[in-house]
Amino acid sequence: GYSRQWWKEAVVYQIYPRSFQDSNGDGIGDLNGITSRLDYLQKLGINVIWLSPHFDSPNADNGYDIRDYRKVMTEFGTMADFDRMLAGIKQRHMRLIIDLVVNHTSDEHRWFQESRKSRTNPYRDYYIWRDGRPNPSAPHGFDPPNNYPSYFSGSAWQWDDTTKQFYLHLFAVKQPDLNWENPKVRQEVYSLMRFWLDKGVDGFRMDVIPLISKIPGLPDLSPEQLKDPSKVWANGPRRDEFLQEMNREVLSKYDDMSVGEAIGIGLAETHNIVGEDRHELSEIFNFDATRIGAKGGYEYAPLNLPDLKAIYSAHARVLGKQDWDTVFLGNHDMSRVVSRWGDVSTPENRALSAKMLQTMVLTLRGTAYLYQGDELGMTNYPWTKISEFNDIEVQNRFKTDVASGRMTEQQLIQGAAAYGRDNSRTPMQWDTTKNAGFSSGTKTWQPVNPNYTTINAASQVNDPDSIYSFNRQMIALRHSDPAFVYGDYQDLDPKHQQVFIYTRTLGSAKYLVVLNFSKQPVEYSLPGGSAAGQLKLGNYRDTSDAPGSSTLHLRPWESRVYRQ
Ligand code: TEU
Ligand code: CA
Repeated sequence: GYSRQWWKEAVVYQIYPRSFQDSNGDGIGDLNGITSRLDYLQKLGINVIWLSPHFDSPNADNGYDIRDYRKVMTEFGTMADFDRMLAGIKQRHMRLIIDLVVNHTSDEHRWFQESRKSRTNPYRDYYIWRDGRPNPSAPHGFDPPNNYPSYFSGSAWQWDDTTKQFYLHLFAVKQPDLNWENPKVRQEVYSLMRFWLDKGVDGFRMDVIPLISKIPGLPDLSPEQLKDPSKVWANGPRRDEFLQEMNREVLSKYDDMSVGEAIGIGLAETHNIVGEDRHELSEIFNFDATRIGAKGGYEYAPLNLPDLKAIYSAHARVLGKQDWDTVFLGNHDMSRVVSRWGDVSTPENRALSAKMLQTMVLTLRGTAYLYQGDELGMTNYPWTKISEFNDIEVQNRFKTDVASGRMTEQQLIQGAAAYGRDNSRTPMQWDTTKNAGFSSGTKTWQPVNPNYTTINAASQVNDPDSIYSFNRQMIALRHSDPAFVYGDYQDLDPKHQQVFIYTRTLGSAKYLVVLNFSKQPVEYSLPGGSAAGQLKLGNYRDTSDAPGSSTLHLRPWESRVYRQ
């Protein structure tokens, strides 16, 4: 059996506040901007908003470096604005989860400011400080304590001259890792979680949460481990203990949801975190699907459909009924899904492929996540110069990889243009007015994609054939039957290169989903000669095949959901 929960049935919409809606003309999205767009989200039919970090931050990593967990980022507004936004969300029967970034803080956080003052400061042990390895020819006479690389390139250790030790930062230099071994740190985190839950937020998306437990003694990684350090780092021995403590002390006291960004967690370990008997988190993001074909850096092989199917089948096989899953194809760390896996060669194909991909997200097992703008079919930006990129990852790679001759500037631009994080961070395209209606100011913090004149919300909200309207219908269809949420999943043709076809079954309710993952038309005979059934929703206005037919004539990027 399974337990029904609001967060399993929810469709979650991620807002990247900096890029959603600017209300005061400074070119930066803000909370009042979000409040002004709540009707748009309610109409779409989503249930939960996941807000990327809205806390006080010097923005070395756009808010994923927090200076004060109890203060709203000045550019985003005030606590009163937050309260108004939250009230508006609740009035519309939606919920809000916020981003909990507690593997690290900003180096401008008061704790770190204290910590770096002296080796005996009461906050010293809030962070991870180590002696260097003596090396007379190294700068300052020391090599870093071990060979950990930072996710944003270079060493994960930073020398601090005041106390002549290094501190650990798995991400940017300005993001020192917290020391979760220190019980005081954990109590500080639980306290700030209660602060926001008591305000009425409905839970958290937890940034890189498996990384909070470090490997004892911090030994060097072997050459093999260096190929994917996340796998090692995500499995620190106290990870589950810490999450269970957090659950016991905080989460279990609220009707909340929690979703862990679980980089490095393989499918086999997933139960340990999300199993209902484990009392840790509601669900986690698993990146196997979105990292298909990843070759390191900004290099990816083109999508091979059977590989994607194999991942979802593995999820169905390995995860039990008590292990909740998530489905997503985009977020603020990825390129735009329609540019990545869809087809932006013509407006028709873009619309069709965007609808097809959203059909998949909204019919697989797991809480469904949509990233802002994907409901409009927003695309990657036409980047041409390094200076156009804001992302610290691109800027760091420029310093390390291009300077060292590992790649040319042109290669880095090409890679970051195709797969870089800034693609999903260009402003929302609301209408055809100045700055796509995102901002009345003279300059926006990220450039607006010039295609806003044709891709924007205003032209789609009232058009029944638009990508937005399709998403709305698809979300409504998902909500109309628990089979889409809880039903068993079966892949009917795992090897087919072009067609993805599966069923979702719960009791007597059975749905057949057919997706043509290519621009080539295909004549497809249903396995066993069975009949397709009643068409509930497709991405073409008409269908050429009768309900009884067992041969389907699928057009480019066609998607169909049948009730059988
Ligand atoms: O991301 C964690 C993470 O490891 C990746 O998604 C990473 O950003 C990516 O590999 C770089 O291309 C989370 C946040 O989602 C991300 O925005 C932050 O930068 C990061 O943590 C640090 O807080
Ligand atoms: Ca603003």
